[in-house]
Amino acid sequence: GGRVVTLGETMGLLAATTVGHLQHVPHMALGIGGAESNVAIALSRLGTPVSWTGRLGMDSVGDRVVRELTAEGVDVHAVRDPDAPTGLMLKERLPGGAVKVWYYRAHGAGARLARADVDDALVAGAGLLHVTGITPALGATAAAAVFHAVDVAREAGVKVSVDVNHRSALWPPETAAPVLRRLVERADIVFAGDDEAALVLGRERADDPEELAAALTGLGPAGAVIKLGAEGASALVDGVHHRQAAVPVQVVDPVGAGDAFVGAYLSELMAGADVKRCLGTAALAGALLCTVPGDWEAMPTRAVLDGWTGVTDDVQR
Ligand code: KDG
Repeated sequence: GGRVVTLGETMGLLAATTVGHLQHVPHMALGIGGAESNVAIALSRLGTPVSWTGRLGMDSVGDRVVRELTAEGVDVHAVRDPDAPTGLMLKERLPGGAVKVWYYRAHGAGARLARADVDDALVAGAGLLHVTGITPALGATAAAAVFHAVDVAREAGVKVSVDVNHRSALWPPETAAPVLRRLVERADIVFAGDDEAALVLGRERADDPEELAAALTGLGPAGAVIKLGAEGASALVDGVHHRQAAVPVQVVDPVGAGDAFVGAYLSELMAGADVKRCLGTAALAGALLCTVPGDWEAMPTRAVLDGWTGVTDDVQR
């Protein structure tokens, strides 16, 4: 058991309500999004106590982030920054089904996260610290905050989870690779897409996922989980390989699926489940997340997971 502590940037999310290019789409729906807070919501919905730390502007969108996360049962440690607005993210639904994300975050409060914003006692008292490769991409102070939190956790014997989450819009691969690698080297468990694993490992191509997982554990972590989207996942934990199939669903919006996967995996891990169960729950949560627009709204609760009987087009009366 124990509490999961995470930190990162959460933004206002403006999502087009209809398919089309933003030059024509007339309406956007306001919500929030952020990889680490998405994971926090997943954990909370599955009953795992979780804290999120981040920096927000002193604006209404920042209030919205606090309100949503609090409503989801996340313990919110928000530093309100008077000198920068809460960042924004726009989601465009392209004809053909692809989703395109535009960031307006470079000068936002979240990117100004700093080492002093990290509550050392909270981290040292946690059961697990979860961080992602997005935060170090935001700027020097945010990177320092992440590595500081990781150091505090390691010194206190708190396990560290890292989702590589490479965001190519935020930094070029040659800048990202060594930083992401440093993060992975400090992790107990690492989650990565196969392309992200290849980036961390300095490889041209993502080849065999089992081999990628093995190479990642070679950097330090006892566990490596390669997220393969519609192909499921491949994991190597404590020297044992595991393969997980994806759960087939009708994909409406895949953004956030990786976070649902990680949150569900970590929730099971904190509950003491074995790897097979961690992966099974993760795959189902990731699949369900894709069935609804929004980065976190479709995160399943325990009741939803337990009641899952597969895809159906029945009418329920
Ligand atoms: O994984 C989904 C996140 O990427 C999204 O919610 C926003 O944190 C975000 C980012 O940097 O893209």
